[in-house]
Amino acid sequence: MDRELKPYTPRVYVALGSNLGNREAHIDQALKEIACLPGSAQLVASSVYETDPMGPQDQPDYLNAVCAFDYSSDPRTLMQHLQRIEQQHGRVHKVARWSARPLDLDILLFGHQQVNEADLQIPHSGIAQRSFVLWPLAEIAPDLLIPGLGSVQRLKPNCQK
Ligand code: PH2
Ligand code: MG
Ligand code: MG
Repeated sequence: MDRELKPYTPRVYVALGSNLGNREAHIDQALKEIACLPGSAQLVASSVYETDPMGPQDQPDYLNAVCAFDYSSDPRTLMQHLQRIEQQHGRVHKVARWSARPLDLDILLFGHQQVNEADLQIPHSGIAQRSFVLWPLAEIAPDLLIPGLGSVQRLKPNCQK
């Protein structure tokens, strides 16, 4: 065998959302921060979409995007890094569910790994119902399979923009 062997690293998908402050700057800066995390490589990002708020309607519209990258550490370590980035962007946790926030970073998929713990569920339970996740995901990974549900491009038409 003449090919150099390298360890397998799963492809990870993360959703980004912002509806407070300079939304574009929060998303752009967070993408750079995720690309620079230890163990992160080959990041690609979707376009940024402006979307109506899901949940309470008395909050500003969101900007949403999705990114994908190879990641060589574990899901919980990634979650801790993402929570730290959210806090550095001024996010205050434990306020009402689905309320306005400067930055929200959700792990959608982590290779083929599934996680079912109180504070971390992968795949993310809302992927198939959320156009603000499926539309950007379809842009960067149309053939991606959501476990038990099918490909992103087949799920997308079920979801109103
Ligand atoms: N995130 C929420 C609640 N509502 N609405 C849109 N359009 N985009 C979001 O990212 C979003 C939301 C909680 O995470
Ligand atoms: Mg979210
Ligand atoms: Mg979140």
